[in-house]
Amino acid sequence: MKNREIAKALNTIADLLEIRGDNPFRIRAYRRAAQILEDLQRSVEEMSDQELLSLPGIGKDLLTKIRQYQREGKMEFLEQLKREVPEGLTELMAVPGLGPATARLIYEHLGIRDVDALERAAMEGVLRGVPGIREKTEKNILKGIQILKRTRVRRPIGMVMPLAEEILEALREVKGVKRCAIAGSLRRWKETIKDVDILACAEDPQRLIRAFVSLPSVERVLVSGPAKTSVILRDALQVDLRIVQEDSFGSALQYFTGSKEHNIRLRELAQRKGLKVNEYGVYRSDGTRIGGETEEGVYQALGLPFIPPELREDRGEIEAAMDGRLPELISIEDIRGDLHIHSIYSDGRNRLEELVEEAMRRGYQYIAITDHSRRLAIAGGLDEDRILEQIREIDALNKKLNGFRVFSGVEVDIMNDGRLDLPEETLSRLDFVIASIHSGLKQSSEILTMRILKAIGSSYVRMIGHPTGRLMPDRDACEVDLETVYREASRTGTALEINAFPMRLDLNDTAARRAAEHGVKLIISTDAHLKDQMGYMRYGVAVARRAWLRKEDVLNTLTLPEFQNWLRNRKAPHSLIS
Ligand code: DGT
Ligand code: CA
Ligand code: ZN
Repeated sequence: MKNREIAKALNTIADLLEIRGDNPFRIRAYRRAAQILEDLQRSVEEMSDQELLSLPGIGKDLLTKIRQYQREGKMEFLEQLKREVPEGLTELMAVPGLGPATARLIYEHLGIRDVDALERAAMEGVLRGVPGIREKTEKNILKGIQILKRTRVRRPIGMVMPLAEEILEALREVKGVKRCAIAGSLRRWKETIKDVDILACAEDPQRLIRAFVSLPSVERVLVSGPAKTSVILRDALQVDLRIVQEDSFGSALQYFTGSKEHNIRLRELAQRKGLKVNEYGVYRSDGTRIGGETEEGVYQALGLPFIPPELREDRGEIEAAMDGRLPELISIEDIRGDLHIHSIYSDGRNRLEELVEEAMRRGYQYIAITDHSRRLAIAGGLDEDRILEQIREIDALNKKLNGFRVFSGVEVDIMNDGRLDLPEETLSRLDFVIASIHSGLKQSSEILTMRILKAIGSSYVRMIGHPTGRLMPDRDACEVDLETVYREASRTGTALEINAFPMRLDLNDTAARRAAEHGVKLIISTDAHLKDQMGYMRYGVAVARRAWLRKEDVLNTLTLPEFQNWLRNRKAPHSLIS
């Protein structure tokens, strides 16, 4: 936590020095130190001065700055630099791809120091008049601004949830707090979050508000009143705390969980029944209150069963609830294994034993080790020999394990022409082959679809990994024709992945729901590169729940013998494409 903040401060120092045209060696030293802090496996708060000084690139001067930040939440040197550099220039540098040198050029020639003015200048083609800025740079800047605008508003749930949980935990400890819960899009597990909504009941609201605004992660208080307090966290996330009466906690939770669209439909339903529903309760036309203490009670008063928050998007859930057709959603406890994991053989950080240990700790019955194939050289992709070596290690490991199974696998690259990056001879030796696209994501829809269909047509591929290739926030889903993919996946019994990695969540909720409607089986896997990332499973399960999936739609809910059975009994794939 602290490490990331300090690293960010050091990077800002480097940026500001660069704008000032400072010594490049000095600038590089700050950036290197920032990198070192980000990579540290321990918090600097737990480390002694000696330990910090023993790190490469951390000298006395940096140590002082780190400690100062720890104590005061800021660095004097950084504050001083901020005063020196024209205000707004750092704002320009928040545009992805716009470095300090360019920011300075633009400021010196055009006097621009805010993003809106920058966008206008870029659109009018004025930027390219600045010496050193070409048309291409101008285009990149415009693209960067688009990205910035999107990230400013929404961020991946995987980044937000841990912060919110930390805050929730702290608030629950405050004396006199009776209820405290997350609401809003976060409770619905939406894939991106604009701001965090928290609801609470407290005997002493003032005490709770004081505790909230003085949390160490809080940077700024936007508004503070008895009903609602809004703060901005150090990393720019907004959190709203609402304090409500205990007897209307249920209706407040229902109201502030949303979605707005769901609530509107619910109010319409209430009206038809001659009822009124708002954040304080459910009322008859004569004013009698018939619900509001609990959320279940709110739905019950409207004649409905409880609707899980993940379904509250006005995608047919109210109709389904009225007809008793709500699905029994998959839950995290149903998950019995993780089938997409990278190890030190490629770009993962952990050894096989460590991954197995973590999987057992999570109560799993199996995992698949699926490192990259050779073409992905930057990710340390494996060639045939290394794969055979890994298979031998997995065999030996399995001999030692009782009731737990490690499947040998690979995440084989689907190349630009649709061929797989490993010979069939090698693929045939593996238990579980994932095929994924990592390059050529900008190809035409026809070619992308052909590539995936070819992979599905292979006798060895059991799952297509992250089928649309999106990476939030800056890479959208590629243009593959998913309907065709679902048809072929269903026909051949090839699974599609719900990749739980927070930047991916791919397939997403609506796509996964469509896939299941086509009879496709899904696998929720984490793509973990570190054993802790196996904890991302919950984000994948959330996508599945938002996709209305039941346990039986997801293959890694199978027990080990059942899953082994699925591995053995593959529907014969008859490729349409030769
Ligand atoms: P976000 O913050 O954009 O990720 O998504 P939400 O759903 O958390 O939206 P937010 O924070 O603006 O509002 C939280 C909940 O409060 C929302 O889901 C439903 C409720 N709400 C807010 N404004 C309205 C409104 O104008 N009408 C209704 N019916 N509900 C609202
Ligand atoms: Ca919200
Ligand atoms: Zn991948």
